[in-house]
Amino acid sequence: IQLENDLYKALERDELIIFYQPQINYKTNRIKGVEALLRWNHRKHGMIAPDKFIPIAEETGLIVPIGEWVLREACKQLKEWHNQGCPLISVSVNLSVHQFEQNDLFAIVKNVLKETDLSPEYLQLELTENLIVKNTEVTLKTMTQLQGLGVNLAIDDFGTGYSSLGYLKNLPISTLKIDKSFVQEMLTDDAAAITNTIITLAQNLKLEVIAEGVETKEQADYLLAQNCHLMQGYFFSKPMKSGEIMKKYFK
Ligand code: G
Ligand code: G
Ligand code: MN
Ligand code: NA
Repeated sequence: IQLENDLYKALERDELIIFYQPQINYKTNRIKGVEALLRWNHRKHGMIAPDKFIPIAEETGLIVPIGEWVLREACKQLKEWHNQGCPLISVSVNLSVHQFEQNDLFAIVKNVLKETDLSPEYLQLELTENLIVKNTEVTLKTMTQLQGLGVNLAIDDFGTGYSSLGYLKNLPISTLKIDKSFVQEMLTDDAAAITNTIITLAQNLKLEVIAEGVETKEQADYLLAQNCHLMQGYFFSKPMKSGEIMKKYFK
């Protein structure tokens, strides 16, 4: 309950901060984008991970203003990097189902892009399979509008949810993100059958595919051999503050 009260104030107290995790093209060894990952720098408890407070934010509805803040900050940051002459990478922002259930999501995204002067092609929005399962007319309409604007949509943690494969080909999405649990078990378990299948599925549907949670060179090499060259994970980099991204990748 205390945490809940604190979360109300976190936004105005500037306690929320975005870390960025690089997404690497392992074929070229170039950075392709970053994922924006929220952290809460609590005045008493220090850095709090999102799995501790996103559920609270969702229950209280605070995820809506917080999510909008993340979107705006991430776009602002990316535009600043582009302006400084950094490579024209993209940014991926996680959206909660609640944000999708607001009927002004499209207007918010459009506005943020206009405000930050960021070209839509550099923004990717990550959706969960939950959202796809719910697949109401409203969410599908919003997805179609966003895609029409030029924003890329990705399905996050792909393979862990209950969405049916039949839906996939009709959804306005551009990318599948292979869940890290499959990548982590890939070389010790039958999970390789799963990663291989997702990669082939993506190719056949002409979708981009990115593997998450890549922690070892063996995993990266294996994925590349399977024709998945986009990767994200501790093998390349942990999520970092924007300044560290700048130092490590753009200098
Ligand atoms: O960053 P981490 O390392 O701890 O992320 C944990 C979970 O929190 C992930 O499922 C991630 O998608 C989610 N998450 C991180 N940042 C955001 C955000 O800005 N909005 C939403 N809705 N989820 C986020
Ligand atoms: O659910 P989502 O995919 O948005 O969140 C990504 C989560 O995975 C974040 O919590 C991020 O910190 C975490 N993460 C990123 N790379 C790795 C990795 O290589 N290994 C593990 N275990 N977690 C990772
Ligand atoms: Mn994600
Ligand atoms: Na994920």
